[in-house]
Amino acid sequence: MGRDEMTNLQSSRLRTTVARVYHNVPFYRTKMQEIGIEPGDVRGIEDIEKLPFTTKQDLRDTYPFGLAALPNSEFVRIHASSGTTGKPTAIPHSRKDLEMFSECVARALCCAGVTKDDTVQVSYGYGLFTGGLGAHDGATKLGATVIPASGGNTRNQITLLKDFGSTVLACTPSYALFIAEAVAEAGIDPATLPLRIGEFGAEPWSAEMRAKIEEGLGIKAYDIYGLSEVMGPGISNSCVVQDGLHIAEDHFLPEILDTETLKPVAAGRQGELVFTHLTKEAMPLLRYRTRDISSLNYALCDCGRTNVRMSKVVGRSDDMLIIRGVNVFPSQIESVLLEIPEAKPYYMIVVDREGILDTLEVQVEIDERFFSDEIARIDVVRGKLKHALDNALRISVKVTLVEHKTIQRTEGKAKRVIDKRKL
Ligand code: DLL
Repeated sequence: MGRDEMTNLQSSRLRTTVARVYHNVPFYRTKMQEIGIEPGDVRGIEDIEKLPFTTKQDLRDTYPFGLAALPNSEFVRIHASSGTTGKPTAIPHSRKDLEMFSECVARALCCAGVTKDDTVQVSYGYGLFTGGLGAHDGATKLGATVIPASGGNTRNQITLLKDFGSTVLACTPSYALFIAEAVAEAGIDPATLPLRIGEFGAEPWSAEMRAKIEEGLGIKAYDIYGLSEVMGPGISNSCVVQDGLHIAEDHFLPEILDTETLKPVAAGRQGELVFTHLTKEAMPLLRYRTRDISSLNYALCDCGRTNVRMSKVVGRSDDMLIIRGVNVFPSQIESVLLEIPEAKPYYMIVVDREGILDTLEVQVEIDERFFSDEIARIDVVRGKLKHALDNALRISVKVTLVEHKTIQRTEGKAKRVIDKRKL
């Protein structure tokens, strides 16, 4: 679809959505009245800035279904967010919403080259988390064979990969890494597995991590993005060009805003990703602030898709660490570590405060081939890592080398930061 045609479609869907929430959701009617706008003031997507924002806190304040635009009897499924703090958020879906969800995931899989001839092992958790059921319904819609493995029981995951001949693995990148490690430990040559594609998402991961997983499993790894409040996986997906993730922008209108001013950033610049629903029925959200940091690229992609691409998410604005005034994203640390052959992709970031000074410690596992009893050799490796991290982050980092399997493996989203300053 050409840009003009897409803009017209988005504008028409935006008008419908704004009218629906104004008439059906008291929260939005009040907010719009406070700002002094009516549905007729939004003529197209160029008027998006007139509309109010929605935050996770708004969903919590109206928990569970205060923002719904349909009666509960129209809900056919409810998901909930996996928030680590505070009350969860509940996200109802109508039948049409679930059709849209599976359509978007099917498109996302297709973007990565998955076809109906593939066998998709869904190793995201099934349940309130949208990863399992979302990937499951999308792969079913595509006509692929689905193996609903869910997360966990890693040895059995490998049995399924072998016995059922899975060609696609869908799970978090950290779990993919764990599976790759288990494949190696089982003495299996990844080249002997039929696996060819990975659909990994639900947490930030670096390009260097992608390379490690591709090597460990003998596959091409793709990035699938989404969040429960807006839908789940499949809001965007990387394509064979591997330069950004194509957004299903006929359903989700994206904006990138300056995190301080909440005004649009210059084209191509990084900022907070904000989505407005264009077709959602049960709980359409206006300008939902994801807190994810990304950028948008409207240039045409070599894969032929015309929809806008978002860059890989570098992190969340609320995961950004401010160490002695310097902004640090865990993904930056990951990129540096994985470029050094002695380091393994398992690390933990520990932030603390000594007196008035913040300290940043990176604990990292060292490849067994390099682990040595000779203190001098270990010191060389530590020095190399410290030098690279200090340079990249522009602050002094303490590097602690730890033995193989010291850092906990995960079957879902990895936890890589311990910030003791808040305790
Ligand atoms: O993680 C949905 C999902 C499931 C996406 C499976 C992809 C695959 P939530 O649990 O609500 O939903 O978490 C959403 O996870 O705001 C991002 O911070 C992060 N996230 C999701 N996908 C990616 C990705 C699911 N590909 C939050 N890259 C989002 C980086 C991601 N971060």
